[in-house]
Amino acid sequence: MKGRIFSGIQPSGNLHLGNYLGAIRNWVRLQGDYEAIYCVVDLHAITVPQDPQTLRERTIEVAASFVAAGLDVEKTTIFAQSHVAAHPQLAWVFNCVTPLGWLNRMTQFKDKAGKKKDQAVAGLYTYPVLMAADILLYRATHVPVGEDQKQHVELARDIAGAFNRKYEQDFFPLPEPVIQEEAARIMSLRDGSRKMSSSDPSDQSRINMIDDADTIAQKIKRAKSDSEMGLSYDPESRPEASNLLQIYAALAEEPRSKVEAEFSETSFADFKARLSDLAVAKLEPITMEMRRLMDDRGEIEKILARGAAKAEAIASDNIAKVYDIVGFLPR
Ligand code: AQP
Repeated sequence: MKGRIFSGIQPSGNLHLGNYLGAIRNWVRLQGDYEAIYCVVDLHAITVPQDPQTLRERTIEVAASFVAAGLDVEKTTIFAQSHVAAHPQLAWVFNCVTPLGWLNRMTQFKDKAGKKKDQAVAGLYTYPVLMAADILLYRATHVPVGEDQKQHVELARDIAGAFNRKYEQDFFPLPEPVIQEEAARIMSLRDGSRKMSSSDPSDQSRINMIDDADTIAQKIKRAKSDSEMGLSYDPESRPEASNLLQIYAALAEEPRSKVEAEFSETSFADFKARLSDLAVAKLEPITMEMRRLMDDRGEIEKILARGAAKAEAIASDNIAKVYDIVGFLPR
């Protein structure tokens, strides 16, 4: 084993192709090489408003997607963050070693809070501290994420270093992001300069993991294109064409240059038909398995309960050590 990985996805919206290609699929690839811990990060989800019943359903949906995409429940640990109390416990300790200046630099808070910073909840601001706690609670060495989360993993390294220095310990490893370049940033189908995102108000902007074949085909057909003949990869001047090529290459698991050469003289309409066939072929089996698992919640609930017990065993040991290092009196 090359080390331990930790990663998570929020049950906060529509699970989409970006989450799959940028995160979940890499998790499946890495599960044999690392000791792998994967989490449905529901505590993070409530940093923006959530309907409680929908949150429960989406927690099941995200866990179902992990299993449907090929995570092996015997090899990996799959659990819900709120089931292991040590996550917020460690986050509090980290809140007390993290300078405000570090949080002020986080671009995700700026993006999500927008101009209404004073009205944003404190949890949205301290979200990266909780993420550092998620990773370091398991003393994970590697964190597979999409490009958008790189800054947060770097902060987790800084926090680990700050803790180790403050308490003159070598307790936490400095975790490294693992970014699969070929699908590090999947863009919106409606605007090639924006990230495909669960919170985009337009459902046409993303392919949801739960979309059926017709919906996928329709969304790709309506995806924004440009007026040039043939596809080419040039994110600056042809963001939409580049994004569609990147999605094709990632789904086909082929080098982008090969895909670019193959479609350099193909019309958008013909290319979109090919992309749509490929997307359906790759995603449909996962979607069908997700639907089956979501209909049989008992199976997912059992997987989450087992995962929580496995995670808890590591987490309770590490939080006890941290509490001792910090100087809390044993109970
Ligand atoms: N467009 C994307 N391309 C590649 N990777 C992506 N990820 C998300 N969007 C893309 C990766 O998916 C993992 C889980 O993400 P998350 O649930 O923590 O939420 P997020 O990154 O905030 O995703 P969204 O969909 O963009 O949510 P909102 O709209 O709330 O901001 C991460 O590894 C992420 O890199």
